[in-house]
Amino acid sequence: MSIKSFRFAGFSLLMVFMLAVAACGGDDDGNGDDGDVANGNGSITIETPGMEFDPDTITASAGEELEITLDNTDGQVHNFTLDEADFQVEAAGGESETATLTVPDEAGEYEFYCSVPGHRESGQVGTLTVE
Ligand SMILES: [Cu+2]
Repeated sequence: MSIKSFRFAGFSLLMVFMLAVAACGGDDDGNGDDGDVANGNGSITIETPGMEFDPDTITASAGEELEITLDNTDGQVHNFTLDEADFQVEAAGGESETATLTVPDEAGEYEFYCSVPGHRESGQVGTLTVE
């Protein structure tokens, strides 16, 4: 075997390994994939991999106590802010913070966002649907 083919074999193995890691990463990152998680669970984890929330839609019951864990997988600070509930939880880059949100009593759709300057404007918003 030439050195070249050795390198190629090594590279192929690396690619396979990376694909496997990527597949695993996609699997364990959430219970809801596209959102709509809460609903009686009483807790939810929201990731901020960048200027976004994952999931960016949440459904909750009016008046429920919802424990929100902000898992900031990005390299900079982000927060979850809901003005109507006077609520905010903030996590530094690479950190995870948890706080309890008292869901508004009135059914409807509420916008949550990141209040770090420029983030909301860049699209770091989501929707809380209260039922
Ligand atoms: Cu942010």
